[in-house]
Amino acid sequence: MKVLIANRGEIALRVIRACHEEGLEAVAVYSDADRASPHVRAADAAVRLGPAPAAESYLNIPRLLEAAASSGATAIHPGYGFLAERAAFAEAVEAARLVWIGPPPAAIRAMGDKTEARQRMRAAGVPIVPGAVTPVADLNAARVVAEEVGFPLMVKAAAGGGGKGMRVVRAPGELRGALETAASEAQKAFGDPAVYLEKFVERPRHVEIQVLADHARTIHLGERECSVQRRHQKLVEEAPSVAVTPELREWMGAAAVAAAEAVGYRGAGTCEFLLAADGAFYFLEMNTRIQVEHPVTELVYGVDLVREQLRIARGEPMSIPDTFLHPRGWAMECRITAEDPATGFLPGTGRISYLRAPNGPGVRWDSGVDVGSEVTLFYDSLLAKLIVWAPTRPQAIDRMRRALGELQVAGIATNQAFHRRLFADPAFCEGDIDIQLLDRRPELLALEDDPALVRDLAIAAALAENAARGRRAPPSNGGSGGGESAWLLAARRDGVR
Ligand code: MV4
Repeated sequence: MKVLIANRGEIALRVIRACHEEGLEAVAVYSDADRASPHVRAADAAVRLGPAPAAESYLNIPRLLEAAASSGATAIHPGYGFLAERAAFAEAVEAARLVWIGPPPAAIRAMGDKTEARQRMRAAGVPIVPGAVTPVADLNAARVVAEEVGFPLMVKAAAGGGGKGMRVVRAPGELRGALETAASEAQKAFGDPAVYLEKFVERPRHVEIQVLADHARTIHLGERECSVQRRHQKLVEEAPSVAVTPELREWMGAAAVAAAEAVGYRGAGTCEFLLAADGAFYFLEMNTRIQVEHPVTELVYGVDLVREQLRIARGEPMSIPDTFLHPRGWAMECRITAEDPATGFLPGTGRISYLRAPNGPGVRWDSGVDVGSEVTLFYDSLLAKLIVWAPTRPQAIDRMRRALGELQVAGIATNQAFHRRLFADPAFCEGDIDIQLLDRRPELLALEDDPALVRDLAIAAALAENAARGRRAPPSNGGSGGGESAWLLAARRDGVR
């Protein structure tokens, strides 16, 4: 099997490494913006897809199939994002007589339709949020359903997921407006205006269960706590969750396994749950792909999920024995993005002029960039994931603080300062988190006047200047005698804010 990776950045590198450990050749694909990217250099061969826009490169199905044919690849791994959850792409791959390294297209489809998924989950005994399992026909039908469900409730897109086409309704008078905006958002985002109603769960945690299925069995690999998020973008994930006891893990794990079996799942997948403060949990949706945050599960279960995906796609059994299925220690992940907390997390661009990656015991750095990488607005803003493991959660927090202290990125603004502040926050460190944490605590996001940030920027600027020395003349306003302000000016010219 020779594997084409239909993706870029850190996940392309992650899959290439797994291929090499499995003794498989890896073929990279790239857009014109990624000609010199690390994933292209790491692969055994690389094929150009087209211009930088994703629609003309990483989303271009005919070009990807041509790239597989011309490179002699016999399998395609989609990574996450892009085409990973497009059933039509999975079908096109299989129709081209290539191995699809992902779940059966029918499983992707069943989970992609949220009302169909709710029906199938209910039939399989998986707890779903109380509410309807079919879309509402009109306002009058919605009023009837709303009285049954009760308030507060949520209007959600039937074709949806990921937070688009979603509205909270706290009183009957808000129903009409919520239906209209949710339906029009759903039409825009998914090309389908259908919406349904379910009970609103207040201040839940977002806890998800990793599943893995081969031709013989379906297992779960415990939970990931993903509550720390902003506008549906996860920022920090950990495994296990402080809110999950061994008993609850078995309940949620059994529900996730039943969910996967109900749709004939194969490979790696994740069931998302809302975990309410009273310990009740509800299936939300299943992500039919490897996820960004999979490493925290790998570290506490001692498994390689991407290698297992490759084994399963080849028709081999997973290599994980049943006796292996308990989490050990604590893992935490910070998503390092090219987003500046000081500008309200706007994605930024620039060239990485200096990069010092954290290292040492218990530290994993899954990165898609290097010194010299150009960060553009063509793709998502994830640069790298900083992942730590330690025997206990407090030790993992200490280790993350140490690793965040080692990280130096210059040439582009990142959200590093946000992570430092979060890992110094007593409530977060106590594990007192839910999906509204950052809505309730906006000061965690407001970093303009943070003295530590100001100091870090000065250090980053100095490093950028050092890195640039030898390639060009020193800053004209002082050079070696200019002190920190000259460094800062020089670095600002490089794009350091
Ligand atoms: C909910 C909810 C509360 N009650 N459903 C957001 C994305 C989509 N996967 C489902 N989402 C939610 N559904 C009910 N009945 C709250 C959210 C939600 C959320 C869920 C997981 C992670 C982050 C979130 C942020 C805001 C809202």
